[in-house]
Amino acid sequence: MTEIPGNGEKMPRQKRERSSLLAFGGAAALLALAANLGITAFNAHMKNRRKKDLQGSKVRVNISASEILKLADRIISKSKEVHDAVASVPLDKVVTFMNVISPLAELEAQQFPLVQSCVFPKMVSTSDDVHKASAEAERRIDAHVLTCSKREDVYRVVKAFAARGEWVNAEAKHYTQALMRDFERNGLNLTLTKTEEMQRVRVQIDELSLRYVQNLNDDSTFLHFTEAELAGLPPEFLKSLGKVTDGKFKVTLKSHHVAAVLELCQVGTTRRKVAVAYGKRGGEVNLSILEDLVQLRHKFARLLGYASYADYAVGLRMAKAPSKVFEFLEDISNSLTDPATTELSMLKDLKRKEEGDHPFGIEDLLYYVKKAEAQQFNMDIGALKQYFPVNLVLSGVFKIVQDLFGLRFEELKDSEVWHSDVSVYSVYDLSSGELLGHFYLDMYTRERKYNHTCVVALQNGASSTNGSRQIPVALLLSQFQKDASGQPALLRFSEVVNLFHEFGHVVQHICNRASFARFSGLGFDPDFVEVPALVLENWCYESFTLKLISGFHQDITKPINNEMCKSIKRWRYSFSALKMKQEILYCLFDQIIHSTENVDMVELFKHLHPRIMLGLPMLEDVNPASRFPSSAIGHEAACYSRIWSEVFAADIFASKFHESYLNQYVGMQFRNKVLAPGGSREPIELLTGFLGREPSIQAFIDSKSQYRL
Ligand SMILES: *[C@@H]1O[C@H](CO)[C@@H](O)[C@H](O)[C@H]1NC(C)=O
Ligand SMILES: *[C@@H]1O[C@H](CO)[C@@H](O)[C@H](O)[C@H]1NC(C)=O
Ligand SMILES: *[C@@H]1O[C@H](CO)[C@@H](O)[C@H](O)[C@H]1NC(C)=O
Ligand SMILES: *[C@@H]1O[C@H](CO)[C@@H](O)[C@H](O)[C@H]1NC(C)=O
Ligand SMILES: CC(=O)N[C@H]1CO[C@H](CO)[C@@H](O)[C@@H]1O
Ligand SMILES: [Zn+2]
Repeated sequence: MTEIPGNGEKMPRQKRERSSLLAFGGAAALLALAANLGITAFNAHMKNRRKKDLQGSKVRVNISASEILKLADRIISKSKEVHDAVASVPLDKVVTFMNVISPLAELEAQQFPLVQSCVFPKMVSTSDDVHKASAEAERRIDAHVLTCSKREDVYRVVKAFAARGEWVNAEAKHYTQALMRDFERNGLNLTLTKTEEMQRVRVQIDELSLRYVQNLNDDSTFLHFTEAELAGLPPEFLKSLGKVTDGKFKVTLKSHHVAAVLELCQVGTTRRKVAVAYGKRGGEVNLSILEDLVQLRHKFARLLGYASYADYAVGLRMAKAPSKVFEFLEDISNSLTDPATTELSMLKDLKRKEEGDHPFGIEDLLYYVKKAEAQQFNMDIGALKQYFPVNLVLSGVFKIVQDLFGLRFEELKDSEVWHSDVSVYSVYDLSSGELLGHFYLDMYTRERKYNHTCVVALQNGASSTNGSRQIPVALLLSQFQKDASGQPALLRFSEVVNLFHEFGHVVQHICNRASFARFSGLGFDPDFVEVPALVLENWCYESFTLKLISGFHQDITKPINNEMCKSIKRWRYSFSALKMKQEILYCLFDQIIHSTENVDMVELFKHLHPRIMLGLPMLEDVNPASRFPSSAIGHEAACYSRIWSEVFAADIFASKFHESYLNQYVGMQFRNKVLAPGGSREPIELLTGFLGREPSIQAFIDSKSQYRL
C-alpha cells in the first residue's frame, strides 16, 4: 500500500486547494448582502490615514482589530435584517423575484467583500490582536451563517417562489434552485425527528473524523536500522535521524523519513519494512474508526433521501453520479494499462540488474523510478532554480496571461495594503479599456502569514438589479523566500508551475461575468474549478515560455537551453501512467466504500490492488485506513475529482492551445465561453461549447502514454 509519496505535489496541492476553498466558502458562502451597510460612516472614520481605495472595491484592508469586530457585528445585523424581511413576505401575497430572491442575492454579493475584510487578515496580518479579532469575527459570522442556513421561515418563502416557476431568466432559476438545494441539504424539508437525528449524526461524524486524523498525526512509531541497512541514504540524512541505544538509527513514519527511505535506500528489505509499517499506521482500531465513519456518512445521506453517501456527495458535481465516476476511473485505468506495463517492465529490468531475481514489490516503485530518472535525465530539477528569478518569472506570466486573454495589468502604487511586500494591480480589457477587476499579490513568506499558496476571492463580480456591476477582486498568496542579501528570490521549478496555476485562478476570477456572486469564477462546480488553472500550467513546459521566464541568476540574459527545455517536458510525464494507476486505485477505493454499505475494506483493497496495479499485490497486513486522511475529511467520495479536472484540462490544451499557445483568438474564446459564464452554467455545456464537441479522455491518455526510454 505504498503510495508514491514523492508523487509530484499531489498532497500539498490538495491541502492548498481545500484551504483556499475554505477561505471563501466558510464564513462567506451563504451570507447575503447589504445594500447600504453604513460603510459611509466607516470610511469617514478612516479617512485621515487611508491611501487611495481601489475603484469599485468594497474590501477594507489593513484595518484594526476593533474595526474588524465592529464590521463583523454590522454584517451580522444587516444580514439578519434582510433575512427577517424576506421571511416576513406573506405567503398568501405575491412572492416575487424582487421581494424574495433579489434581496438575498444582493446581500450575498455585497457582504462577501466585507466578510472577507474581517476574515482574510487572519491569513496575512503580523499582529496578534488582528489575528485574534479576525478569528473571532470569523467565528461569529460562521455561527450566524449556520443559523441562516437553518431558517425555515426563509426556506418557506423561497420555496413558495420556486413553486410559482416564474423564472426571470436561466441564471436566476439556477440561483434559486441553488438556494433551495442548500436548505434541503441541511434537512429543512425533513420532519423534525429526522432533522434532529441528522444533526446528531453530523456531530458524531465530526468527532470521529477528528479522532481519525489525530491518530494518524500522533503516530510515534519508529523502526531501527543499522547504517548498512540504510545504505544509499545521504550522510546528512542519517545525521538528522535520532539514534537509539544500540547505535542504530531511528526512522519515524513521518512522510519525509518514509519518502527518503523509499526513494533512496538500496536495501530492499529495509524499504519493505518501512513501507509495511507505514501502511499499518493507525492499526485495527483506526480501521474501525474509518468503518464507523463511513457507516455514519451513509446514514447521514439516507436521512436526506440519498441511496448512499457517494450519491449525496457526487450528485451536486459535474460527474453527477457514482456510476459515472466508476466508468470514468475504469476507463482511464484500462487505457493506461499498456503504457503502465511498459513503464513497470523498465523498473523490473532495473531491479533484476541490481538485486537479482527477487520479485518486484510495490515498495520498489519509488526507488527504481528515481533510479531510472537519474539515468535518463542528466538534469537536476533542483538546480533549475538558478534560472528562475522571481521577477523574471512574474513578468513572463504577466505577459503570457495578458497577451493570451486580451487583458492589460496596471500596477497601482498608492493603494492601501497590509504589508510593504504587497502589490496591487488593476485589470483592464485590452480592447475596450473597461476596468474588469483588481488583484493583490502577497508573495513572500513572513512570520504568521498563511503558509499555503492559494488564491482568495475578496470580492465577487455581480450585477445589481439597478444595472450597476460589482467587479471582482482577488488575492494571490504564495510563500516565496526572500533573499537576505537583496538578490531577487529564485523559484524552484515546482513554484514556477504553482505560479502559473494560481494565475489561472486569478484570471478565472477576474474574467467572470456571471450576474450572481455565487457563480463567480471560483464558484465553479468543484469538479471544474481547477480546470482553468490546470490548463495554464501547460505553458510552463513549452520552450517558448521557458525561455521567456528564465535567466541564469548571475546573468539573466542567459535563459535555459534547448536541451533543458526538452528534458523538462519529458520529465513531466516520467512514469506518469504508473503513478496515475496508483492514484486511481485510491480513488476507486474511496468511491466504492462510499457507495456501498458494509464493505470489507481490507478485502476490497486486497482485491483492487493487483487488479489496478498490474498484478502487484498489496503489502502483507497493511491497513487501508492508514492512508486516507483526505478521504476521512473533506474529500470523501470526491477523490476522483482531481483526475477528472486534469482530464478536461488536457483535452482543452491539446485540442485548442497546443499549436497556438499565444493565440489570442483562442484565448478570447476561452475567456468568453468558459470563464465569463463561470458557475452560472453547467460545466459540461461550457466545455462542449468551447471545444465544439463532447469532451474526451484521449488527450490525457496520450500525454500519459508518451514516456519511453
Ligand atoms: C446600484 O445598486 C448598488 C447595490 O445596491 C449600489 O451600490 C449602487 O450605488 C447603485 N448604483 C446606482 C447607479 O444606483
Ligand atoms: C427534500 O428535498 C429533496 C431535494 O429536493 C427531495 O428529493 C426530497 O424528496 C424532499 N423531501 C421531502 C420530504 O420533501
Ligand atoms: C497599516 O495601518 C497601520 C496603522 O493602523 C499603519 O501604521 C501601517 O503603516 C499600515 N500598513 C501599511 C503597509 O500601509
Ligand atoms: C503552517 O501553519 C500551520 C498553522 O497555521 C502550522 O500548523 C503548520 O505547521 C505550518 N506548516 C508549515 C510547513 O510551516
Ligand atoms: C487505539 C489504537 O490502536 N489506535 C491507534 C491508532 O493509530 C495510532 C497511530 O498509528 C496508534 O498510535 C494508535 O495506537
Ligand atoms: Zn488550484
